Amino acid sequence: MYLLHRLRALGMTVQAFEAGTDIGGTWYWNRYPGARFDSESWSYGYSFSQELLQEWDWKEHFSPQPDTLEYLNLVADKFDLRRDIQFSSTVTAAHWDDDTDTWTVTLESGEQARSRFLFTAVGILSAHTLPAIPDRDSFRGPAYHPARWPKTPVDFNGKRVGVIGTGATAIQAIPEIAKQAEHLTVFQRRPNWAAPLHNSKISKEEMAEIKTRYDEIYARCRESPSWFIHRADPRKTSDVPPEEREAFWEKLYAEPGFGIWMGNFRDILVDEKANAAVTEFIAKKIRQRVKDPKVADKLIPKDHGFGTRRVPLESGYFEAYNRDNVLLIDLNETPIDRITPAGVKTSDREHEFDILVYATGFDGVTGAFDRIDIRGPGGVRLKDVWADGPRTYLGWQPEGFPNLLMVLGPHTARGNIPRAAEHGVECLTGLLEFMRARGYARVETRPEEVAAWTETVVKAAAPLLSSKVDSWQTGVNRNVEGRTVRRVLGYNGNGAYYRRKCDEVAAGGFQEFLFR
Ligand code: NA7
Repeated sequence: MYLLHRLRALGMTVQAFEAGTDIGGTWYWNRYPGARFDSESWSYGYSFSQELLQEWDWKEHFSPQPDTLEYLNLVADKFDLRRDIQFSSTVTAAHWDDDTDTWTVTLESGEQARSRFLFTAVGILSAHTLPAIPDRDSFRGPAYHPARWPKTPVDFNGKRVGVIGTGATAIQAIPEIAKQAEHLTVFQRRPNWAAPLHNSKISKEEMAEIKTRYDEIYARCRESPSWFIHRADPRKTSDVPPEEREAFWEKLYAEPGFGIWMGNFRDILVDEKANAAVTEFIAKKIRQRVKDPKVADKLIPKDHGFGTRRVPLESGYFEAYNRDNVLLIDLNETPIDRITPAGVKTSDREHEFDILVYATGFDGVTGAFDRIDIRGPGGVRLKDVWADGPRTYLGWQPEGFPNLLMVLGPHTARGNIPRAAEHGVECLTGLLEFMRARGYARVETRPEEVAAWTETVVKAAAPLLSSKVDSWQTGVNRNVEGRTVRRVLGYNGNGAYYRRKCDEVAAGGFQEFLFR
């Protein structure tokens, strides 16, 4: 939406295509109970318009999905965006024509559109994936993926519900479903480390005070490694005596947001020993919160340390397992054989349900690109070029695909998504402005610059413990054919370095690109 706004300001003719029936993206699709931010709301909104910042009041520190969708609707109306967005329009193909230097985009309906430039703003977690379980579609009751949740709320009252998956989505949804359902069974393949969100309402007075601090808040995000307000403690874990460490972790665990992950000692995500220490602290917290020690033990991850996968922030997740109506099934003990008309058949028995929830995640980062047949000069497919991992310059442009520009493409520095997206839009529209001023009609990457940036990205990932763990962030998704090998999908070094680098490229006249 911001890209559309900025491109219009440059005087470009823009046509946006959107698969949904309305605006909102992630916040349009993910309507499941419990869906909300884990970034502080006031660090998550658009920062480009002072008027908008002053007009909108966040109601909670971590905004729930309905409020966020309302916010995005306000933005769409305020900047009159809808008139250039064609809804219910899934893009299936985008082909480059080298003779005319244009892209032709094809929609599911067969309709086509031609343009000089093609921007992707497809999100990093939009290609949802259903579980590759035999007879998946045989279930006779409704089965939902949270990213395709119905617009009318699902009534769980008096229902027997099965949830497959225990990622961030399930961790938000489970406590809410547990409150309503007659019985809830959770099928867990691998547990995730989760920490409390500590959400709260924002009073009118507090919101008025936040509005006076927006400049400071956004400056803080800009200077932080991943665009969040949280910044690592400069000390190493071993610099701090055990009792003091414990007190620090207790403090972080009691505070809202990602402090426990990103405001922790600076070595917990790179040093095995430091990571093991904080991991033990979080495991102890789970044992304290879950009454049945056997259930607690199942909820404690054994195959990766705290923070090495994206940390879901939860509101009563562990306490949900203290309820009489919630059952945790460990799929390592009793794997799923298949889905049946009545429910889920595990190796030992059949579990019967009225509703199934497949909270089984996404084909992260490159998945949404793979679902479009993107072809560059000579009919080369982007999917093939990226088979072993993306190759881009700064995540702005893939190698060998002229005039294809990506907002939040692979190999950008991400984190707090709207902050990174706004930055991406500003970088790319800066490039376009530069081209227009010089009459250039075509831009592509220089191969040597792509090689250098790809190496930078790969090197930055090497010291991180997260690089050794399977997750959507390392591109592993066993429900998608071929997605079993880890890839580096983002620039995971210091975001401040990335932003400096982008600024330098612009200041230097975009010499890293080839223009015509
Ligand atoms: P995630 O974090 O990728 O979680 C998906 C979950 O689904 C995870 O627990 C998977 O277990 C589980 N899963 C996937 N396929 C299966 C099958 N076939 N059988 C059993 N369990 C399965 O996705 P989310 O939607 O929760 O969160 C994505 C991001 O959204 C999150 O990080 C935030 O940034 C927002 P596995 O771990 O693969 O064993």
